[in-house]
Amino acid sequence: MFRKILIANRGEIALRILTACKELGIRTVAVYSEADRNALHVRFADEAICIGPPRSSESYLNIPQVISAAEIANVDAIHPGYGFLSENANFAEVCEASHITFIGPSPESIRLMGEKDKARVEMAAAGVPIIPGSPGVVPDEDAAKKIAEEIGYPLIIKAAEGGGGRGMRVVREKGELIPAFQTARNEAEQAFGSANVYIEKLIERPRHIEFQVLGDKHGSVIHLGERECSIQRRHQKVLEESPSPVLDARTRKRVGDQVVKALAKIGYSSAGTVEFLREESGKLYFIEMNARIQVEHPVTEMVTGVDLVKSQIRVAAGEMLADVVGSVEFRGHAIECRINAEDPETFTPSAGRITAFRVPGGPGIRVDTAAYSDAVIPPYYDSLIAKIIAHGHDRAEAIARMQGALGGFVVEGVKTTIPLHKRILADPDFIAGNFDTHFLDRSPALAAK
Ligand code: MV4
Repeated sequence: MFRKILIANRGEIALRILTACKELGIRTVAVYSEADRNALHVRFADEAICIGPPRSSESYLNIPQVISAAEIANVDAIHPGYGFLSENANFAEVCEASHITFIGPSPESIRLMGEKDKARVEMAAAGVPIIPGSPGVVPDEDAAKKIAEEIGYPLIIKAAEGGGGRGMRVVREKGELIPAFQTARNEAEQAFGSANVYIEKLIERPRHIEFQVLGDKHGSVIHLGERECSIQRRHQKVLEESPSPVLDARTRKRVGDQVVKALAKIGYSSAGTVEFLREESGKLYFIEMNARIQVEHPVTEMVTGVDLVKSQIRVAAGEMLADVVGSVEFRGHAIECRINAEDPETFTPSAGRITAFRVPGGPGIRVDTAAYSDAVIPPYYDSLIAKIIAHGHDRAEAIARMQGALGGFVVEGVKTTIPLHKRILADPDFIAGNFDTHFLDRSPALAAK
């Protein structure tokens, strides 16, 4: 097992990783930007090293600075958390070259999943259903016309190295194809430094359902069920739950088995998420894979009892999955509400000082946060200030517990998304489990304010 781990992140996930390290008896090194001098991850770690100015590009994303800190502190591993360097294959390679274990998948796996067109083809070859579309990158206009004739309209053009909804273009009819193809390529080049795009048939009103997986370094892979992530706004998830209200046990087993088989074939290790779109017919199609621990991982932890962050560390140290995770049983229902410090009018981060902060508790309630009364929310990073996770015997109990927790959560000094969550949880369609990825767009009354 590792002696000492550097945590290359900030906020609630840095604290989450600290907790896992403490439980495993591993010493911790925090890194921080000048904006985070007073942050809790700095206070709670055994050691803390300042790695640069507030801007992420000069601190949390600065590979030489992070590696220098790791070498000065003489750590044997780095946990990247989510965002920042977590899916940077070059960083994972630099870690290995510096004899530091990167707590995550291999650089090869990260690279494969970062090229969406390749990941898609690879998953199809391993037996996971994909959306009808181009067999890889579409090189030119003639190829675009040819594939469009084959699959028909509406279709969607996606940036191969994009993700998170950026660099996508919907095409509803033939006349729009070539202009959209050109625009998509230009935007992809601008945003991701690669003009590569691929084409898929458009799935209207999909639900976003993702499977949590965990692999070790000995070829074993398991899945830990799914999360329903359809409640989102502008490609930012707002609320997640597990199980999905629409997935039956047979589908869970069938798709879960497909995912496990495919990732075992690839030799995937560590935690990861395999994303699917579910069309209205009920069919699930692979869209992409996230090669990292995700924000919403606690939802899965609550229904399986598996500590995903501890598991990541243990498999990174070479332990066998069979020893790390026993047999997995799914218990009850969990929901997560992401509490962002956001201006409800502009959706821009509402930076500033938190003047009062009171966290709810009680049966089935977990709160992951690095905020505290008198903390300053800097404007440089994402606006997540807390995650409330409610677990219940069934979905109705989880919803009721979440409503209680939201009512007991006090944040003053910055604007938050708490009112939005209260409205979602009271919405008849949400309560009925009847929603898709357009739920918030369609309900201006919900998304506003
Ligand atoms: C799609 C789609 C419909 N059809 N692909 C958006 C994020 C990126 N990861 C994939 N996305 C989509 N891909 C096809 N063939 C609709 C979306 C999409 C979406 C997906 C998941 C969650 C929210 C979404 C919001 C808008 C569009």
